[in-house]
Amino acid sequence: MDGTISKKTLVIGLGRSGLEVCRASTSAKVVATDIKPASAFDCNVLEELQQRGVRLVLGSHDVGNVDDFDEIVVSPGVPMDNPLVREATARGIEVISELEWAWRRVSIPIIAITGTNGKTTTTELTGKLFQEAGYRVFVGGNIGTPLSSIVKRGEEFDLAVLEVSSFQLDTSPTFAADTAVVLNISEDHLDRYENFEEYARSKISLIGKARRKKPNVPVVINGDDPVIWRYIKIDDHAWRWTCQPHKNAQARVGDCEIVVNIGDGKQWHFKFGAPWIFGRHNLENIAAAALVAAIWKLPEDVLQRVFWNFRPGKHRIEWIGRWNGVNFYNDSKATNVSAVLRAIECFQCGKIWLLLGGKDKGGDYGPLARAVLKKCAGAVCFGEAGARIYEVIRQEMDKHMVFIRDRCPYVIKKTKMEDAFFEAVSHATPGDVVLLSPACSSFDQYTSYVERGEHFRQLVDELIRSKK
Ligand code: UMA
Repeated sequence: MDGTISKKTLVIGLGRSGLEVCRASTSAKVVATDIKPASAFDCNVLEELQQRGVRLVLGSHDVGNVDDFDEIVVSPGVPMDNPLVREATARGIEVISELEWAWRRVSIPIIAITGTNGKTTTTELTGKLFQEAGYRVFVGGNIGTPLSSIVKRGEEFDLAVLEVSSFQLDTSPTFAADTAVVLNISEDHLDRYENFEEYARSKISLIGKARRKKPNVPVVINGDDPVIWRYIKIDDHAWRWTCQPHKNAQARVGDCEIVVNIGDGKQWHFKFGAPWIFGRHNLENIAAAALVAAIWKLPEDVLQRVFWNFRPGKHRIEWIGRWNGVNFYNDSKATNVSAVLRAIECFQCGKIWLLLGGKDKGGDYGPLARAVLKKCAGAVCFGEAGARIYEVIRQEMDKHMVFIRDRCPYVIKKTKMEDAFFEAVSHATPGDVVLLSPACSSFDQYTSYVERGEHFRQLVDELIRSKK
């Protein structure tokens, strides 16, 4: 917990994480390196860092002898097979995440939330609960603002609620949350991990790390997730929610309600009838946040108020508009197969025109193909992953053609998202839904899922304006 140690620090990757480490570091020497050239950065930022005495090595990772450094801080986007990271590891130099680096310097309690899907919504919601209950809460991590940004002003906060990614956990050897939440684990990021087991272990390590330090640390887990159950020993400190009526758990999620047993025979009841609480997955995110609140003994009226006003964030099954009786939904945040399966569940069978594709993360598209066959009117594949997704759907169609001949979905591939969009629009009829829920990250054609989602919104807006 010391930010003043006179060290020599190397920061690899100069995105948000690396930048905040450079800003907060009090090391005697800080070198920051990024594979991108200087021209790719905001010159004000580069100037600021130079004024702080940070030496910049841009356009390559040619930082000289790694033995010169006492610690190396890697950004989440830098893979472990980066040659500089490998060299440092081989030479026994500590390589840690920005999360670990900041955690060692911040002394407030941490609530850490991970999972394949739903972590941003749950983090925002949990942060809001504590804020409404009067805590001075920092909400950050993978959600966007690194923990390092409060290293110099930790005393301004009572508590931090952090969204934590597997990339961050991989290089956080001693990071231990005071409450750990694992929402669900399904295939994702298989371009970074050898296999699913390795990814799942990374996610679940949030709990192992916390318990190694404090064996009774409360954890909140999805009681219905078979992958989580494989790794976790259920004890009195494991708070679970379930969607199954007969399962034993502290929180039960029904169609339109959540019931939480808070101990001593007392219960909280939350009712949801509002259309904006779209889909079962949001009720599960709310249940996870409610369990954290129960652990921390927040007052029920705060939860009632916050849940009543809760709206899921942008780019998450977000209704964008209606044109000629067709509804358009932006779910650009759905960057893996399980997120798309959950989105498909929200709509009527046979009415969905699904836009799929982007940067391929190497997962299995089989379950997605089967869901398309069962539930969609059509699927339009686009981007780098489009051809592979298209092939998997076609193969699945060939396999099952005999059973589904009466309702065979239309499947086609296009290059760009906007071509896929107009293809879907040309087929959709009143009552249908055009859903961008791509199952892939956006980096083949966009800088982020936000940019992709905004492009979709713009296409819908233009369509509504031009063809009334
Ligand atoms: N870089 C190198 N060498 C390499 C690889 C990358 O120098 O070998 C450089 C890139 O040129 C770039 C920088 O490293 O300039 C990128 O680092 P970064 O992607 O880690 O960028 P940050 O801005 O620090 O963003 C990270 C998280 N990014 C990733 O995990 C990929 C952000 O999560 C997070 O919001 C931010 O830290 C603050 O904590 C984004 C994300 O996509 C939203 N996360 C994944 C997800 O949610 O699925 C895990």
